Amino acid sequence: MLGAERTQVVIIGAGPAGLLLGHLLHLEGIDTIVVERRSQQYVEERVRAGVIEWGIANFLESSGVGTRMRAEGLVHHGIELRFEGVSHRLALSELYEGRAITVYGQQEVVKDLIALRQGYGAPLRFDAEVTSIEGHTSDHPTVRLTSDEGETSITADYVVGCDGSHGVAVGSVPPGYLRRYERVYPFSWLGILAEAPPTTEELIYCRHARGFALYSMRSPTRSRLYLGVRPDETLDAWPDDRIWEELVTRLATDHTADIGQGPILERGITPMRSVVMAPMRYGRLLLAGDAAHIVPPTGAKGMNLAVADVRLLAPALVAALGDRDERLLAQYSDQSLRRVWRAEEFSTYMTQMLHPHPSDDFENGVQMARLRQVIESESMARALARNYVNLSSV
Ligand code: FAS
Ligand code: PHB
Repeated sequence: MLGAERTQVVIIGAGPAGLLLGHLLHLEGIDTIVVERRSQQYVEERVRAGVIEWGIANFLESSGVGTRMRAEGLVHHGIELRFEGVSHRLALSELYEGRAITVYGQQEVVKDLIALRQGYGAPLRFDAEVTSIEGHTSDHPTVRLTSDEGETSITADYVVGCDGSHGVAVGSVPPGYLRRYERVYPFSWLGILAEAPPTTEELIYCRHARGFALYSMRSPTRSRLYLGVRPDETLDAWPDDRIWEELVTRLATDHTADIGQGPILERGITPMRSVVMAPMRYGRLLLAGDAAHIVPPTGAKGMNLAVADVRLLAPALVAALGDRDERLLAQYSDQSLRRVWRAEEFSTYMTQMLHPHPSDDFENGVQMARLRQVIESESMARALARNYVNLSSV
């Protein structure tokens, strides 16, 4: 057993939420320890989100994390909606105050945050798993963690669960204090990262009778593509040629370039679900990011919501620790949940509109009507553009 340790804030998880929170608190002179159960290599190579909203990109830049994002990120002023073999461009910037999205992989944001933290030498422990949290309602909660060096404990003024959808924080709260809201969708996303130059300038969201497809990218040489598949699908039923054939079929129109194909570098199947945990706090344990909420990735909100949570939580912790002023902390959960439910609504809207329902043809009729409204009604297009480009900051 290693010795017990002490800090002001223990942050569980080195994803975007945990790393950015640690950085924002470091800027204000707050001592933190970030504990991550996976290796640095695993965390830096994990391929996930790709779209950064306008306000979130500005916040990352103003927090000192935007240099590479601004240099390498792809700025997009529109997206395409494709259905019935026809493409319809949604001119996001024209529809919403000249604002744009930045396509920059989540793993790049994570690499930038890790490099920052290791640069100023703040504690960041990889391959160290938090196994329990105690004393949530005391003044000094304690986390226990295990690593190759053995067991240890850290006592802090606050603990923040940034430990994602399968973390330890939520489960450490006694039953009855947190309420879980959940919706499971009848499909999953099969995602690939391919060494293949994108043949599209902007993202293409496609609704096809055979299912959903999304054509995204990470750079001028790397494409990121997704297929909507049955929730019970497994990767071994999807060899490379079947993946490409299905993508070509679904994304085809009568006058577009074929999809650039190439070696598949990474692949995965992600179930589609929505989860909200409320409140996002229990005593001196706070929740942020996927630990508190999951959205289906169709609205590209997951990482943006995680950043928006810690943008609110960091100053609240600074006030509580610096001036013993807990007013902002008392507002954190309610303020965050209003934004989270808006993101759940938008992500559900995008998911249902773009994924043919496997058995409910009435639902399919309604969803096609919704989709047509977006391209026929300027007010509907503006509403979609505003939520897609900047929901997490308004
Ligand atoms: P994260 O899950 O990123 O990070 C939590 C961290 O906590 C992990 O590194 C985990 O190892 C660690 N951890 C967990 N338990 C621990 C413990 N007991 N001790 C120590 N560490 C612990 N969003 C999009 O917008 N678009 C997408 O295409 C998209 N694709 C996704 C694909 C997958 C497979 C998944 C799971 C999510 C995807 N998301 C996507 C959502 C994703 O981007 C999240 O919103 C984002 O990672 C949230 O960041 P965090 O809240 O930091 O959680
Ligand atoms: C991605 O590029 O990974 C991506 C883009 C848009 C989404 C989801 C994922 O809605």
